[in-house]
Amino acid sequence: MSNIKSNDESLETVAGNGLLHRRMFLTQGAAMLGAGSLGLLVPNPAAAQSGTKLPLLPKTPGAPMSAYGDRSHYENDVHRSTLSYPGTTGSGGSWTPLESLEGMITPNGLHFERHHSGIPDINPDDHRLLIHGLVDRPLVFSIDDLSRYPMVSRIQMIECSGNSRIGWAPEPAQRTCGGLHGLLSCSEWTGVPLSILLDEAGVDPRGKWLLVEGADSAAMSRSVPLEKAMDDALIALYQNGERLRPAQGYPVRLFLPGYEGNISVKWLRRLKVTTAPTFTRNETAEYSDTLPDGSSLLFTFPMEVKSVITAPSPGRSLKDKGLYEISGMAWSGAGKISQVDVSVDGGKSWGRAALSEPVLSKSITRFRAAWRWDGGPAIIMSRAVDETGDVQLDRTRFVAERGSKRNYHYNAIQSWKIAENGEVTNVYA
Ligand SMILES: Nc1nc2c(c(=O)[nH]1)N[C@H]1C(S)=C(S)[C@@H](COP(=O)(O)O)O[C@H]1N2
Ligand SMILES: [Mo]
Repeated sequence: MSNIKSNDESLETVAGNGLLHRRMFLTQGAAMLGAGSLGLLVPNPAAAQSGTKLPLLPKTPGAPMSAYGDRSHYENDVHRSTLSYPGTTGSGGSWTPLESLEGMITPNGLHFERHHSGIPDINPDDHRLLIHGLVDRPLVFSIDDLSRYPMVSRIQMIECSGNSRIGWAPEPAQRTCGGLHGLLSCSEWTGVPLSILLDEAGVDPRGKWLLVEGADSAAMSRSVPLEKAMDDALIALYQNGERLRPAQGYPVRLFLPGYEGNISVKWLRRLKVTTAPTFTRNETAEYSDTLPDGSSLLFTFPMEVKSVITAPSPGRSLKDKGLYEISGMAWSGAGKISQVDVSVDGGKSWGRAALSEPVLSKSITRFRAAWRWDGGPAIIMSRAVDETGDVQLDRTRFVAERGSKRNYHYNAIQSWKIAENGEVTNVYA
């Protein structure tokens, strides 16, 4: 977030408490971000004067080349927060530090992780993927075999259905944005469309579902509707241009765009075509939604529309009053984001945010809004709408409608409180 300086009082406000028009971030208005009509927009630059001194040039050569690059050591504080369930190693999760990222892509080293029994060490030469069950020709693929099929690439997000579940808690948890909502990441995934492999095996007309199974010691298993498998399911081999990371399912994972993360089975070893869902332990004891009357909803696959402001956010406080860029992420498992509105007065009034290109289906969309903070207390929030017209609810209404016994699919509006000293906290508004 940049602290923007301006003397121009004519900036058009679009909602209460100083929210400015999104044209500041649209292409045709980009000139306004220059020194022109707004005055200085760069974060607090000092005026250059004759005699201004730059840091001295080094007198010796820099570090040599390396075989595999790493980020600057000055960035080492940017890391995932990890949690292993008590008494286990490798069963738990790690959260992407959303508040430290910009744009839409999650770097591979910061992709969130969720493992039911740790990360297996799989030699790609030994790994096999079996397609069997109600098919004309059961087939077994090596990683080499898979690599010879035509591949596609898509930039898409994956979100654990347990993401943000702490939002059901009676009091707002004080964590970073990533600590609250970071079971969410977005990558360019490359692999073979599953439909190609299923067509090659020849699906029996009685086949309506797939059992999919991972090669970890948890043997994570889920049931996938055949319709989804034939639509946009990917047998993913690459993540942001390189082979999958072990934590993301090396050497091969299933990727089901827009569906709850759990069903994108990692370390994929088996796909069995069946007439009906298998009702595995992972989809009955877990990953089902408890209704107010205690009964359970099964197979609630799509992740609904959601958004969060990453800057400002807890730990990224404001300094002086003045102009700021509000920046955040919006996503939906149902398609593209069509609109994000931002409020800086606790939801009393809203203004449209600018969406950064590219806006892709089932991906993360970056949104931006300009705000003149007057230094008083404020509650800021974002509300996303997707192309199906689905919109986020405020938390009170969300909890009233969904009940409070659920653990999955929390997608209510997130509110941050800005105190007079600029500190940001999680609040229920
Ligand atoms: N084989 C296997 N696949 C798995 C899991 C697992 O524990 N084992 N965890 C699932 C869950 S709950 C989620 S949210 C996603 C997480 O994917 P990631 O670790 O690549 O972020 O993987 C899913 N696939
Ligand atoms: Mo998950």
